[in-house]
Amino acid sequence: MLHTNMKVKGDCEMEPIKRHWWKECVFYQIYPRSFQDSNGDGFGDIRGIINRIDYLVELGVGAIWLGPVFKSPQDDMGYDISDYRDIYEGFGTLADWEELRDKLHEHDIKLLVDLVVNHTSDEHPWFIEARKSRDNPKHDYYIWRDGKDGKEPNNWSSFFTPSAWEYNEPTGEYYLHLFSKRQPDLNWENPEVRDEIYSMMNWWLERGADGFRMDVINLLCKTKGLPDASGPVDMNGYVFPTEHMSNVPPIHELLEEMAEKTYGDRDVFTVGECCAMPLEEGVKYTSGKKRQIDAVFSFEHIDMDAQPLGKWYYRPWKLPELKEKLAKWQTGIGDGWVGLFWSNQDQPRALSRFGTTDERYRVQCAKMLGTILHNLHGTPFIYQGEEIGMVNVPWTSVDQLRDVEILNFVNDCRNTGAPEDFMWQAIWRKARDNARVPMPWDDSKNGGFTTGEPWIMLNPDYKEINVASAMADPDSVYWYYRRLIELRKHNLIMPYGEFKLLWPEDEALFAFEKHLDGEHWLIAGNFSDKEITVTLPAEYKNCGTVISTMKTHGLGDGKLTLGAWEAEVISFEL
Ligand code: TEU
Repeated sequence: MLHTNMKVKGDCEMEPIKRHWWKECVFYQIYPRSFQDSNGDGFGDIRGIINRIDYLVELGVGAIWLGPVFKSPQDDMGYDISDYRDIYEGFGTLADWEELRDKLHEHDIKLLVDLVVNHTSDEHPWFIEARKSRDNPKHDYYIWRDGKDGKEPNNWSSFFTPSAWEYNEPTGEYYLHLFSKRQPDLNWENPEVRDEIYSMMNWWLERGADGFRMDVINLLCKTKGLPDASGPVDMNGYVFPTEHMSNVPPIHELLEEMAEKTYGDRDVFTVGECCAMPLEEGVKYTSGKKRQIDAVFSFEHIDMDAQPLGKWYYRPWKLPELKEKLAKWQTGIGDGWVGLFWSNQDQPRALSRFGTTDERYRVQCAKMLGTILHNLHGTPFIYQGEEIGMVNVPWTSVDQLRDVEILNFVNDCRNTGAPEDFMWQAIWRKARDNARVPMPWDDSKNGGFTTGEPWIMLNPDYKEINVASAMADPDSVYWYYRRLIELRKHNLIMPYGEFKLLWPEDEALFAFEKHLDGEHWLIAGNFSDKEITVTLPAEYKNCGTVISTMKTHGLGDGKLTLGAWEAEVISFEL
């Protein structure tokens, strides 16, 4: 751990900041099946990523979060693992992973492994054994209950299916699965399970992994006795058990144990995907006395556009809400840390959700969102394709979809007679496949992603929105992202500066200050298609533009003018 004597100026002086490599670099998320195919089978692979390393180096990112590449029947695209210590044939071999690791390390780029340990695949040898009989030595690796009145043991729904329970004929019991029925939940109360997972984690650390992105890590513990959930009943008659599966004790002690037995003393990075996590819990995960996890992904800004019944039920929102949700974590995380993201493999494209897809403004809007992301307090994660301004896909038929979640949703809609319009709005807005279509590298057939038949269609706009055309245009999102990433390397105020939200009620302007050690920045983004002129606070002296999405910067005469969906960062003295 590096210490610096930098202090943050403010009403009270803060402790010296703890510097870490993972606070200062920008991460890039690769969704392996859609990044680059190298062998013409239509499916992205590790060799394809190796072939694209120059792209990552030139972009300037310091670390990669690689989606799961382990042995898997691919029911949930690799989040269903049947062997944690081997690679799925479609992605390549362990030797390929090692080569990728070495080549990234040669360029000083770190590599995070996706740790998926809330559940395994139903084809994992543990589960194959566990389901055979009640007295099988592996039985207690999973969570089993007898049925109640000829039905499931409780009213829990799962993320992907009506019920979170599946009947198992040989034992006459049900097993719990918070995700698909092919993803049985592990029983973390069983010390043998914990030892198995810790030993697997050490195996990857010894192999040179630089840390873990931890899938649904705050869901490992469930409420004792697995009581019925209370809350809105969904279209299938079940209830989502948020309070019984997220942040349930003894999750903090469990993560302390995990750290102690694995990464606790290593200079690696762990970031937990934590859905349904209040701020107080995020603080505990990342800044308790003992190390648990280093950073969390909060989903508050993501869940903002969902009604209590879930993501398919759209809830309109306004900018003050988004600012409030982000600002709360910015100031409240204290000595802890957050991963910053607009999108990932589960979410709609950032432009389609938070910005605009109007072609007149798409490029500046993507730059504006990038400006906000890179200047917030925390570590930015760019999701592949964000750096060229990709947008959601205009799906025309359900046959084009591949994801287990959306296919189950379509089934549920059809079985319950839900209106077609409701179903299609949900698909266009929220289907995870929106972010999973192949990376378009150029305008050739299949965007240069594969010479074969891609496993899922490309976004039909790939002839215009692709890497080659972005690289050829100095005003593209790509070149602006490079500047942002570079800027972050030289300005500690970006990761470490103290955040202060300005004009919280403004419905078009997202503006905040950052302060570090006598340095002061104002970051301002226009979330509308109308020009905005901001009168700068009177105490600002010697203002200068740090970076702007506009060709001619908007600073002048005590004012900052932002065109539609534009952003600018200025420095000032007090
Ligand atoms: O996601 C879990 C999660 O909480 C959500 O993001 C969820 O997938 C989404 O809300 C459903 O719309 C993680 C992975 O990121 C996801 O890809 C996996 O499917 C899931 O866990 C199961 O491993």
